[in-house]
Amino acid sequence: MTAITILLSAAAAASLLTQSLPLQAASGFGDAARAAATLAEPAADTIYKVGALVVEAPWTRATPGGARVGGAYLKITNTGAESDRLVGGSLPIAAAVEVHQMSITDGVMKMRKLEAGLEIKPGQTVELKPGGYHLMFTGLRQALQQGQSVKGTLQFEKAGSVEVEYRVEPIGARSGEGGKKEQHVH
Ligand SMILES: [Cu+2]
Repeated sequence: MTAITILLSAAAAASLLTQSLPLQAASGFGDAARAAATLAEPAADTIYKVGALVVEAPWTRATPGGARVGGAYLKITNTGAESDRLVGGSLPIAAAVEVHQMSITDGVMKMRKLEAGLEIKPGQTVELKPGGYHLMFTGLRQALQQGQSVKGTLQFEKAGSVEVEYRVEPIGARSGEGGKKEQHVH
């Protein structure tokens, strides 16, 4: 638990550092970038429900040319009385969607696949975010492009499968909320 807490605050700090990115991108690329940011906006507030589970704001990162893997992030709340587990999912442009955990061991960041999935206890909200739990797209057959959305599914042990749409944030984004916050500025 301690390791996770540290990781989450590191991710939060990093997200503060990168919050100005969408703004710079918008001023650099003019109206097209602003239009793309506006189009991508609703996804940040998107909520998906399956059984007693609520999935919020899935997002992923643009992949640099040739990258075969990508991380994806979202928030899951269990409103039910029974525990459930996120065990994986699917993405048409990827070979597999795995549930991973990032952790720091002796100062080295490592990630591992959670073979048994990620448990979401009754009443609990679990956030998948950079530096912690995440979904890993492996064997990507095409690049994820900023401003686009990609559709896929999430697979839960008990609740079953649900379709979600990931908003594609800039390369290096630490948070899926960057565009959302920027939106409130004007
Ligand atoms: Cu991973």
